[in-house]
Amino acid sequence: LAVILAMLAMVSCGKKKETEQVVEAPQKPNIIFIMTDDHALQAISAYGHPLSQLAKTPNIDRLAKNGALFTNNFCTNSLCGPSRATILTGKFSHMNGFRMNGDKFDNTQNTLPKYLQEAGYKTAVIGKWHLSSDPTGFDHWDILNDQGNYYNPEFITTKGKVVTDGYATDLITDKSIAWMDKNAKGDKPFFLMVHHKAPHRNWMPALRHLNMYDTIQFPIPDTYYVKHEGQPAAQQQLMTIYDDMYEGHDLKMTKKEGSPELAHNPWTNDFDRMTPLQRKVWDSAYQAKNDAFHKANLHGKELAEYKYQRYVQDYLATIASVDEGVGKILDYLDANGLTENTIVVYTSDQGFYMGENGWFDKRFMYEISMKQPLLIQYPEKIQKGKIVSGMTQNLDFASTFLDYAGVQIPSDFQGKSLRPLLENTIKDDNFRDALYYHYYDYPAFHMVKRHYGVRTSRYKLIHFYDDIDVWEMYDLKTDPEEQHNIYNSPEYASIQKELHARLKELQAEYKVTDKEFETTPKEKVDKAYDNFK
Ligand code: SGN
Ligand code: CA
Repeated sequence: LAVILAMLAMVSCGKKKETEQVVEAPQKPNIIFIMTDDHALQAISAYGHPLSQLAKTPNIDRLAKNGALFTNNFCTNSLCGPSRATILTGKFSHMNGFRMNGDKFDNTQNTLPKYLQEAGYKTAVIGKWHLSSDPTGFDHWDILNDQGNYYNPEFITTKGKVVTDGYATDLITDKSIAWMDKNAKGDKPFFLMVHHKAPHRNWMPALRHLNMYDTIQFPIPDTYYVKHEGQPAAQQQLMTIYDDMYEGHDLKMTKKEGSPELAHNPWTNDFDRMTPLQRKVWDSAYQAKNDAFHKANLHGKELAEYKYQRYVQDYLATIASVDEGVGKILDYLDANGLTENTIVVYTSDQGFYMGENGWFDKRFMYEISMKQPLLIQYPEKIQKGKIVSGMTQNLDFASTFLDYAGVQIPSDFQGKSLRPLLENTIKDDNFRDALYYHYYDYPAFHMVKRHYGVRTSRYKLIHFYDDIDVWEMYDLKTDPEEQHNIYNSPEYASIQKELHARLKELQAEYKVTDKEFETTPKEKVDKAYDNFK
């Protein structure tokens, strides 16, 4: 009898174990991370900015409707490579070693995709990479060479380089869907990074979107002509639409009436790589407006505002393909029953200027470039239409995905999981009281000086250093456009002191050492000004 009882116990134990296993191992969510390059929050209609209402992004907006829209998400260093390195490592630039474009990412370090692979995920990255070293931690990678090109771009895989016919945004979308088609239906969860080139400079739309915004007059920002009083670093940048944009390369303006020959166009490769047929369609789409421009003979403000319209028209037209691509991916998930259990993220590598301060590009710790759009849908866990106003950073993405994948967040990660915010277990204001920021890429394109600083929910303190030594401070409540530097204003003395103290604390917490404040030889700076003019 004892033997029979023991056997029965074993059988029932075995059964219990089986049922427990089913309960204990819920299916891990798939994660699709869609990131564009330089997509301004002002150009995503879910954010409500007037510019975006004239060029809506209905598919990107689906994520906000079905999930969460973050209104205070920021990057740690407003530039492509550094943002990507931070997203992959969950660490600030000074910890992951990628401080500026042109650095080489140390691909032996631990990264988000490596942790996900260990946890049983299939992983892939498709599109812009821009980190110099080969991707690691991915089962599949198919990346643009360096910055990539809009037309007939070159992709790199483990097999080598291949020039691929087509338009970059569409190719990246199609490759992503093809990868899912092969990999999303098995029993393993997947992590897919879809990295678009668009809407990066020089803003070349797909042929089907040329001229789509030509008849719209976009609102000109009220800071378009500011002179940056009290902001010497802002005075010395080279990113002003009416002074620094290249008329041919950027604005597709021609040398003279009746000719398609482009005005200033230092890098002919962007246009020369088009097929004769693509080029023909392209040239004829621009001819009429270029001829009209030559006839109009514009000067001064009229010319500056004309350039603004040309810039914005093309920039927004490149986003039309991105939005279509997001729609295709979401439709694919719907059609394959994958929507409920898939986290879909939409973001850009940083913010971008759409004429505010007269500028294009990014880099500055000012709101427009530091703020990074973020939309996340995950129907199983995130309520529809949620707005998250807590201060978050690209630094937090890696921790968030590991948290959702059921992986313990490594102790050396510097960000925090956004899950409590997404699932309403913390108040937005209690998530984080202050953000650290540090930009290094100088002297370089656009000549934005090195700086670092702290941002709280109301104030910002910035130190521009290297060949300059200037502190700036802003009250974001009374001066959201950051036009009035209040550093050393007596009425803000105590707040200034608190901000300095908080900045020091953050630098200690995040292990920022003296090495981070190196300066540049003057000759190098002078040469760079000549180069980028
Ligand atoms: C290129 C652009 C710059 C831009 C950098 C960095 N010039 O060099 O305007 O700031 O990329 O952008 S371009 O005319 O050659 O496109 S980033 O997004 O990669 O950091
Ligand atoms: Ca970028």
